[in-house]
Amino acid sequence: MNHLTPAYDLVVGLGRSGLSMARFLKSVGRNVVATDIDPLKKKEAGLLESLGIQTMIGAHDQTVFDKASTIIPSPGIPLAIDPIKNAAAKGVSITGELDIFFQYNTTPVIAVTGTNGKTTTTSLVGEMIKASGFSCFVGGNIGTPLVDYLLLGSPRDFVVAEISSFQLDLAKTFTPHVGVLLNISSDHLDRYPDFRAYEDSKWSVFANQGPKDIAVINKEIQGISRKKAVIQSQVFEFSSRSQVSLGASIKEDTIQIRTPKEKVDICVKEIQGLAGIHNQENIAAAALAVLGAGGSLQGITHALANFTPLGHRMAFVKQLDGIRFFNDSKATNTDAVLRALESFDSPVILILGGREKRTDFTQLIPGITPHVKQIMAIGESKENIMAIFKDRLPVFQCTDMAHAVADAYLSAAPGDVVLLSPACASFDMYADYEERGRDFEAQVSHLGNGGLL
Ligand code: UMA
Repeated sequence: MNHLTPAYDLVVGLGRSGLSMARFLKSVGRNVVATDIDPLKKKEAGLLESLGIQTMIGAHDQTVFDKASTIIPSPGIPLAIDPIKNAAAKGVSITGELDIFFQYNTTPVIAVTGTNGKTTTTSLVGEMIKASGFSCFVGGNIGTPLVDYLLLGSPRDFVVAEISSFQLDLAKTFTPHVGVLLNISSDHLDRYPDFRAYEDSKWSVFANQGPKDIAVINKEIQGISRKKAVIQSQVFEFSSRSQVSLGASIKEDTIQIRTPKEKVDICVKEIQGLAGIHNQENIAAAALAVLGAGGSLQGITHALANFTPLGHRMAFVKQLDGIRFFNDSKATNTDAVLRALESFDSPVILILGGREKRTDFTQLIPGITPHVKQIMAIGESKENIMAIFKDRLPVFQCTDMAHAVADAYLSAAPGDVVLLSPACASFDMYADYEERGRDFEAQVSHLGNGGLL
């Protein structure tokens, strides 16, 4: 980089979020500098340079951070890294992508957060909104950065946004018209000082809402009464365990919705790709959000009947010699694995492990003891998994996915399930959970073709 413009926004990270953010800020006439610690981000840097954006890759220069007017870190970048921490201490403003988006956006937002089920629920809300006759943009943590909506320049009736705690951490003004909080269980503890901080981040999705807005909340989240007391918007609850007076109660495959405007029952038996109580909760939350936004019951039922299951979430891969293989690579925390295990009556061989996020594997013990017959441990956490479970059931450490799949197949009996549900991030072995899931599916597909080790 030759010289720094007098006043500039510094976009940190040239992944999906940062690239879109740099392009957006430039498009609204702001001076932008972009930096990424990865020296391999040459193509991305070249693209931005061609738009007149100065870039710096391979290192983070403290001076560049200190002289910025505003720093916009990508969501995956910890706010505790030195260059950000030091610049913040000198008074440089640190702004998140949600607030930048909110500053320029005029479309009502339906925002979905929670530890598990965000992507499914966000997709459901999008489909239900469309089937209710509205147009919408679906984005956020689900994969398409929210500022892409602003770059598109084609207004829709709603923005449906999947929101992560990382994004919420820097949100001071972001105000969704409808906010959804699905559940909170331990995750990302490598990034937060403790569980309380992670919880607070999730609850902050409602922080700026007013009386005309709507909050949809799982009634079973611990501490809800205390948190609800400070929410200014209209609250609708949902629960699969207890009766709800204002919101949705889930009872034996029926979602009973009771709000001042609606008294409807939705049958959710055997909806393709949405099995399990956790999906019934996702459907209940999505339906409440959509009705709150003005959608219709017909739109909701039409979207449910036509829902296309998402990959890497309890996805059935193949049956071979009576053994069923399921890809649940998206299960990156212990709660998601417990939910996956609940879905099977058959014995399970579980492929577990990857990069820990201060993961507490002992949380899995109640779910594993009844019917997991063996664990195939993969990735950085395999020794830790071995130490925790070896006295309870057989645990095998595997060098890679091919090894884990082949050994699981050899150990399995007809009627068993082989389940990839890792409880960990994928970054020790793969670019992301999708690549991990694809590798699992590829290894499973080799099994029938003489592809054993
Ligand atoms: N980087 C630096 N400096 C650092 C560390 C990283 O420059 O100190 C750079 C990396 O070299 C890389 C970039 O930062 O080039 C990565 O940024 P990022 O991790 O924010 O990834 P993006 O590609 O921008 O994707 C982000 C979200 N990623 C995370 O929150 C980790 C995506 O969510 C989201 O889809 C995307 O923005 C678009 O909005 C993914 C995710 O895993 C799916 N989310 C977590 C989850 O669901 O559990 C929260």
